[in-house]
Amino acid sequence: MGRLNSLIPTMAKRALITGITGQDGSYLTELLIRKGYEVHGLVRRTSAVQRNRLDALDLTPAQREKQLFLHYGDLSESSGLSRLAHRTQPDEVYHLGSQSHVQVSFESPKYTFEINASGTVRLLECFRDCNKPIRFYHASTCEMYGRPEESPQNEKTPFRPVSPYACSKTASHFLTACYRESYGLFACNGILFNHESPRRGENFVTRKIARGVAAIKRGLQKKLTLGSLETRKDWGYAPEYVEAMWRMLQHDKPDDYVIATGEAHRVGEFVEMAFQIVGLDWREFVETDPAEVRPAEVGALVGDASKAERVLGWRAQTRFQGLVKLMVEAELQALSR
Ligand code: NAP
Ligand code: F7E
Repeated sequence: MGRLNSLIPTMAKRALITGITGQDGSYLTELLIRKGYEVHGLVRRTSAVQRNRLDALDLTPAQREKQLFLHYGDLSESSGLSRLAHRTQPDEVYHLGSQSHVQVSFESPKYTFEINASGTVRLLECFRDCNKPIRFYHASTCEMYGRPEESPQNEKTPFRPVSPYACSKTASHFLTACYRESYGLFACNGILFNHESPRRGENFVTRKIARGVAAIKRGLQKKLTLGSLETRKDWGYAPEYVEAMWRMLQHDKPDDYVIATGEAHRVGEFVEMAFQIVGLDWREFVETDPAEVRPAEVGALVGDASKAERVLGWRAQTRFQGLVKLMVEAELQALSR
């Protein structure tokens, strides 16, 4: 675990990450620290001191001690964000913090908007009149396309959001572009399609399936209960996607980029393949529950990342089958431990 609010030594590049305790924040921290950055992360106060993803980061004790610094704060509070910006003086800001669960956003729409949209303005305001030429990354999402009129979706495809989460992210996407156009801030939106990993939150479908399959295989669980198996998603591998975030901020010009694999698969295909990997027939174990079905589902989302490939030299490497396999194997290993 890094130090909290302690002395900040002078080093090469300095990054500030909101959402550092999340899936992407953890991979990005490893990437930036390997590149020699000093990394500062915003963390919320929680009743448990343990932060699983940060505690398990693949870092040496020296890297933890000298390159990772954690600061308490919350996207709901401007004054703390402003103090943090002032104290850390980052070169690059990666704004990943959000209420990121689409289903939850239907239950808590106002909270979702408050953290995601208003939280982004609060953070942008901290850097609006900053003397230092900082670079700002905002975590946009394919959910903004909602039920799109064209397929695949690229940077020019109109947004038609259908959830409170997607609406909040559409607002923060345009706010980020607004600070770029109006104040000359070097600000980029990464329109990322779904990306997964063994560090994915347990209530997102890929991790839920991988965990369920491993537990069923080991005889610890009998059934796996899911919602719609028909939705199609463009699923990539999270460590590759955080590399794209970094590349956006290293380019000469700030811009918006779609990051995706270009392949879409049904949730049902993920289920079938995950059970196949452990030699079981999914039909014997999967049941569906209408409570898991959302008031509105997005259409078939599949991304065209050709601009990112052309301009940033970024391309997704891990494909669907490889992703399912690595996630199921990680859960089996975790159970063995
Ligand atoms: P995640 O695992 O859910 O992590 C979200 C992070 O935001 C956590 O660190 C969380 O802190 C933090 N956070 C939540 N509310 C906060 C608040 N009020 N103040 C400060 N921090 C707060 O999300 P992820 O999968 O890493 O995704 C990273 C970002 O990309 C998110 O903005 C998400 O909406 C967006 N995105 C994700 C995907 C994807 O497929 N993963 C695709 C497109 C866009 P706690 O640990 O304290 O909860
Ligand atoms: O759902 C269906 C569900 O919750 C994927 C976030 O990172 O990616 C993520 O949002 C699909 C949906 O991810 C269950 O209806 C079926 O169609 O894993 P998910 P998401 O909603 O796509 C986007 C790009 C983001 O930006 C978000 O931050 O799977 N589904 N059964 C289920 N989903 C869940 N969670 N649980 C089920 O039991």
